[in-house]
Amino acid sequence: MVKEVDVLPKFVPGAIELGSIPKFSYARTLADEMAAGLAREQVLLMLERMETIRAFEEMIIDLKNGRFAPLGEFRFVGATHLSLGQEGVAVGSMSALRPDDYITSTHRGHGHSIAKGAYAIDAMGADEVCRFLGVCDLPENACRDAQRRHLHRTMCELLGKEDGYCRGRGGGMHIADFHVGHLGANAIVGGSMAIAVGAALSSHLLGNDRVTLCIAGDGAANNGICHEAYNMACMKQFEAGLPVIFLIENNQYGMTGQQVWEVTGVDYLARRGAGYNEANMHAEVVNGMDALAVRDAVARAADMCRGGEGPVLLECLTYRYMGHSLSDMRTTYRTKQEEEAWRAQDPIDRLRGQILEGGVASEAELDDLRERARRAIHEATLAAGKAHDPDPKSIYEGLFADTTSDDIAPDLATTKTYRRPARVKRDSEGQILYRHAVAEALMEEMLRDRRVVLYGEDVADYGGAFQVTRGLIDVFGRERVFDTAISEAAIVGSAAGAAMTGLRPVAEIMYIDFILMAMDQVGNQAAKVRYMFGGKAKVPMVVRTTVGGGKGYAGQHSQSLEAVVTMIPGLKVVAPWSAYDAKGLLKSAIRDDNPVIFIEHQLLYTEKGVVPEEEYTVPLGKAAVVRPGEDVTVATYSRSVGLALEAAGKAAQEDVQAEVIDLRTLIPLDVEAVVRSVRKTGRLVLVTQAPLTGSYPQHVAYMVQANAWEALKAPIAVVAAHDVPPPMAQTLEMENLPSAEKIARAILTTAAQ
Ligand SMILES: Cc1ncc(C[n+]2csc(CCOP(=O)(O)OP(=O)(O)O)c2C)c(N)n1
Ligand SMILES: [Mg+2]
Repeated sequence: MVKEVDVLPKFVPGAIELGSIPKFSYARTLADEMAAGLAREQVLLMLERMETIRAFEEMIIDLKNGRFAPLGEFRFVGATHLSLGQEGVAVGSMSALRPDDYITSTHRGHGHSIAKGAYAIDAMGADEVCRFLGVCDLPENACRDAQRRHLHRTMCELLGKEDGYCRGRGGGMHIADFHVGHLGANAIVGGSMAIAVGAALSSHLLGNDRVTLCIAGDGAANNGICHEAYNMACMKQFEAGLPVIFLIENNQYGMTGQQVWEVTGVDYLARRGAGYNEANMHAEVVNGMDALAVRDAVARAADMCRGGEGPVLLECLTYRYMGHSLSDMRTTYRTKQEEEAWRAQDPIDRLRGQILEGGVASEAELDDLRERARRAIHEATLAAGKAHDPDPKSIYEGLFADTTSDDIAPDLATTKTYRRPARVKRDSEGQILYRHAVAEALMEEMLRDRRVVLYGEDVADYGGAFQVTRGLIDVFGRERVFDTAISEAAIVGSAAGAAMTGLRPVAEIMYIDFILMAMDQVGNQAAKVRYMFGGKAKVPMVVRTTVGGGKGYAGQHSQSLEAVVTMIPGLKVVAPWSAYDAKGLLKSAIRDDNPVIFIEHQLLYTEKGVVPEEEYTVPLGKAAVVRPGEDVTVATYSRSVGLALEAAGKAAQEDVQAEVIDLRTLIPLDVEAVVRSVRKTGRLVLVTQAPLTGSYPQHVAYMVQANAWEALKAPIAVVAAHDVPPPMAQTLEMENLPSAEKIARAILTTAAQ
């Protein structure tokens, strides 16, 4: 397939028209809204939810200061990023969403979570409510009980209790509730923005009509990921536009950095919409102190998204009454006068005033409503304070999902193809190239499951920098095989978001060196979402990437950075050597319900191996003995396995029999396989292309001495690169890389000890 659009030279003089971005265009009254269908109960519910959020945040202040008498001396531990003053954004936006829409939120997200959950519970059927309450029969006041439980579970999470939404693994900065489409608050500023794009990608490809509301702060809007996420959401190849609303909750400050005048050059962050598509991302500036204005803007944005006109950028201006956290002395960077001016715009007072003015409810009724909200928070807090703490023995619970996509619903197994997939021809010995083995795995898994999509830089028409994915677009079309911009963070982050919402993406990072561009998304997001959110999320994604070395590409294209990912709990890491394993392991990785970093070696792409045509997989977490031996164990992975085999041949000439183990999967490490071998040989040589310090084999060495100390007859040797960046000059590069000679020397030295 060659792209449908030619890029022709057109040097016509003129000007780029940017159009205008509306601000504060909402001019309706409450009476107008009610005349247009907003019911009295809905208005009162909005006010009650804003009051609930305020009471919740005020309770945190009391808890922090030890002033909540019923819990005695109880002291709140953890972050205190309060959203007092911002309640209009939380309730206005959530009231405009469908209950099954997704949201992503921020470290200041208690309000978003309370509002999203509350509206989703309103819409729950009897079965769901029972499930939520953990009962078999629907109680008389089921909805009220469910709303109470929602507040209880929210407060439990802030207090680090087992009953919290994330079992106390996340706390207030990382609340998530997947049952109600809350994909997680994020304590990395901007961290959710690509995740939201991924969720929107899921809706787009699965055709489920769900919108993702991505809430991010004014500070986040200046982070690199914001640019990548905006751009990815606007890519023109998504003809129907991704259904994501970026809601910039501009409370005027990052931590203390002031958006206007100090840390940006613009008055309004909505202006940024002009940089991403010709519709200016339908950007507008909204009064965030007016819940009805926010509700109106989000409702229109959601309609646009569902109508194929996403994404939308909304900047809601609001104010954070308290400091960044309760320990912030806010008067060092802002005046009392400014604070008072914003408090005079209070969102609760505004809606309350409109309700009274319109005669929708009496003052006494509204006082009652406020009291009810406070009581609800009081009760939720009291119960949460007494709730169970997580059992220390449960520390590993929720780290990895133990499931795979082995059972696929028939509709997901039906994939649309545009051309008959061609099988790779075997040579007379049944061999194919490693590159083709990888491609075959991708082809088979994409045929097996329509949720598997493939994207990254240059993977579509061109077939990837190493020609691995060539031809896949012809079979599956641009909807399942597509190029992204050079946006490593958005590639990985969107894959995480897509994986959390029903797709099984395979994302490509051309060289592992570039994974450092995406490390927040790899390490803080993809790796964390399951555990941090209480073990609820499944993140079935694969990041395929490559290592090189030996090609004179030097410091930024030849590193072996596997230890950068093996050190982060929550990721599986695979580094196959043989073509057989490359195919079988990649198939397993795609079927696994966890994020897998799959490291291919560029120098192996053109090596051949026997790969049967029949279906097979190779399980993750199992090492293989590729050459038996009695005297020394050599354990390694990826291309170094081949070098180790060559070295073992050389050592055999000296009468030393080395047993070579291909670790295949680095995380989880097959400790048993290595220990079993070392118990036999008493000696261990480890090999890596990475610099020694902090390298993955150092971990293997630790595990072996911890588990088989008594069996060791010699110190463990590690053949590694020097602690320098990979150099270009061939003399230096060869000095740096492991070779069969160096490994053979290490085997013989170890055997002689
Ligand atoms: C990537 C990153 N950098 C810095 C921080 C420290 N930090 C936490 S919140 C915050 C301010 C964020 O500002 P904004 O996005 O406007 O959100 P707000 O706090 O105003 O709600 C900072 C700097 C962080 N958590 N993550
Ligand atoms: Mg801010």
